[in-house]
Formats: sequence, C-alpha cells, structure tokens
Amino acid sequence: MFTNAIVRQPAKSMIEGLSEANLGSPNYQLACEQHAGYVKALIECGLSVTVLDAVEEFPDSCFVEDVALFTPTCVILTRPGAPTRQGEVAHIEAAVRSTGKTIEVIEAPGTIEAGDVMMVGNHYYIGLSDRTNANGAEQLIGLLNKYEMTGSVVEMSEMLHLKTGLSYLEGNNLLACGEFVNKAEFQQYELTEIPMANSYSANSVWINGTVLVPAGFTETSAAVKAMGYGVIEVPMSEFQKLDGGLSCLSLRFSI
Ligand code: CIR
Repeated sequence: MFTNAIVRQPAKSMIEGLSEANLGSPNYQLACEQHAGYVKALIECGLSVTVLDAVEEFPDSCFVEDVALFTPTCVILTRPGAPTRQGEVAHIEAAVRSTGKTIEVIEAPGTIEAGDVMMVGNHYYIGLSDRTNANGAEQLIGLLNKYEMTGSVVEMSEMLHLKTGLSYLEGNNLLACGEFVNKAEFQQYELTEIPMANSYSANSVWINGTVLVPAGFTETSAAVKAMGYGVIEVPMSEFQKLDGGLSCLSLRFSI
C-alpha cells in the first residue's frame, strides 16, 4: 500500500520538453488542468500528495518518477541519461530527504531513469534503454542487494522506458505491450497484451487496489476492470505529447 506521493507542477517551459511523439506541442494551461486532475485521482486513492513548485529551468521536471526510486527501505537518487534532465535530481533531493528515508545515489558513469525500473515485490526489473546504462543498472542492483532486495536487467530497444510498455498491477497481473509481450521473464505473470494501437495505456498505475488508466483507452479500462480493480480514467493528452505516461508524473511511497 502507498500512503504518499510527490508531484511537481508542470513548468511553462514544458513546451520545450523532450519528445519523439510527433503529436504537437503541449498546451500549458490544459496540462495544468490535467495535472490537477491527476493529483485529485491520487487523493481519491488515499494518498497524501506533496505538490512541488514548477522549475522553469527544466522543461521535463514534472516527470518526477525518473529522478528517484522509492523502495520500502531506502530512496535512490538517479542520474538521468538525458543530459538536459540531470539537473532535476538536485531539485527533488529536499523533498526526498524530508521523508526521513535513507538516501543512496547513482554515480557517473552510471545512468538510470526510474521510468526504467519496475517493482514487483522485492524484485526490480531494470530496462537497459537509451536512458539507463549497464553501469547504472549494476550500481542499482548493488544498492538493492545491500537492502535485501534484488534486481535484474531487461534488454530493450524500442520503447523510451521499461514502464512505457509495462505495468505491474499487483496480484500477479501485468500489462505488456510490444517488445515486452514475449519476454521470458514476464511469462510467470498473468500477462494482458495491450495492442500497439493502445500502447500509451500500457503505462497505467496501480495505487492501493485502484488503477489509473489514461482517458480514452476504453479497451484497456475494461480489461483492467475485468481483473477486479477499480479504475480512474485520467486525461493525459498534453503529457502524452512529451512521451510522459501516468506513472512518470509521481513518486509513490509509504511512510
Ligand atoms: C523525457 O523524454 O524524458 C520526457 N519528455 C518524458 C519522460 C517520461 N517519463 C517516464 O516515462 N518515466
């Protein structure tokens, strides 16, 4: 169960955020409205939400998931592979420190963006993407082992982050899309394939028995409801334009 979340207000500079989506430039006002809707959904799931101020210097800074990895025993500050995002880590540190959790860090030449890390109980799958390198994954596995957790790497070549195409919904249920559907390590789960046409909804988020699904993906919502979860549909169009999914917009943890 999660008790808390940290999010960050989108910056006006988000229109200059990294994107390969070809969906046009995000509308800042609409993004702010959608962000408020996202925070409301987190609160409906029972979370106490800390909303950090926008940081104009970093256009992608609302995607807080990538700069820290919360585990039940420690928090690991990452080192993003995107050079324009590395400075975001310093901006999240105070909020992370205020949780009272032990902090660890990923050091150069390692890179990790935590959108590449999927937690299943005590085990963490780490996607080797353009943003997360083998050295970063090795450091992360070492840190996880120090706190009696485990990690393993997942080779990947098509998606931005591991969780762009994968979501663990607890209760052994996994949503998977594209290059992840046939991976041997994921066949132990009840795997629901998300067709490429709906790939954006492969990034859905389990929070305390409810699953946030991006609005507009009725097949995915229906499939998740059929698994027995409550569903909240959250409009995300402006973040989708920046390749940002539902999970990217928050750090979720328990105190
Ligand atoms: C980026 O390319 O870094 C941002 N525009 C989107 C980050 C999305 N984060 C995530 O999938 N965890």
